[in-house]
Amino acid sequence: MNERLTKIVRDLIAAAGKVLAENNVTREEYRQGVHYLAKVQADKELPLLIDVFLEHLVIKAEDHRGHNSAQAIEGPYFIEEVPWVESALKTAPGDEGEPLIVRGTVKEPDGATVKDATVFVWHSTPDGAYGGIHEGIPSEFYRGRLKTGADGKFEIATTLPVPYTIPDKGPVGALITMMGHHTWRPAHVHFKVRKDGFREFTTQAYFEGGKYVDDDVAGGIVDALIFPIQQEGKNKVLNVDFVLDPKTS
Ligand code: MBD
Ligand code: FE
Repeated sequence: MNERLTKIVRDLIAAAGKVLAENNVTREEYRQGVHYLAKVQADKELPLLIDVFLEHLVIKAEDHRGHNSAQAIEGPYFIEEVPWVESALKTAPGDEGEPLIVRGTVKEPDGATVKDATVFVWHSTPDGAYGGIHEGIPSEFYRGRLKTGADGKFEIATTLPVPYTIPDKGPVGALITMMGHHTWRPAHVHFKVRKDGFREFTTQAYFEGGKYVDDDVAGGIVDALIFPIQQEGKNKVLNVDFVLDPKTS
């Protein structure tokens, strides 16, 4: 028997029971809920539903325990097998977005830099689609992985992402609309960093002053993840520092 699993599931059920009782939820409403979830599953939106509503709570529950810098939700669109990139992410032909350079340093809690860490970078097209997920955009677009150099740094060119609406034609969008909210996320770049000896680190960067930065449909924003954007010649520049949490055992 798995005691941890048992406790968490029992507690979740008890918490749900409290909400159902407080709201006098009827059997009919319950049945509607079951049908709704079946529809979400049939339309392959289950990861989207759960990541939009719940993942930020997991980050909140977990993130204060380590020595890492702020993490963020991963969302449903991470892909493991993406090209290794040198200096730029592949962008779609005709992408007229503003050129963006992402510069980062990966560190240990004491400030020492971490070389040879693997950094995954991914973000949406200017039309708000993710390569390898949404139709018409191959998986090698706007995605890649690279290694930090001897100085713990990485740098990659791409185009500046814009605010993005999560899929709004399916059951998840319908629910959010019925709840009186919009389906937008602020412009963001996703990162995941892996290095032996450290816990996997997953975050996002948002842009200071960006639309929806204070009203993300996925509730995924904390101040530490909002970065200023610098202008360098014709390029926008985003500078990020990530601190990894050493594994203790
Ligand atoms: C996204 O692009 C995203 O980052 C999250 C968290 C949820 C849905 C779509
Ligand atoms: Fe995203």
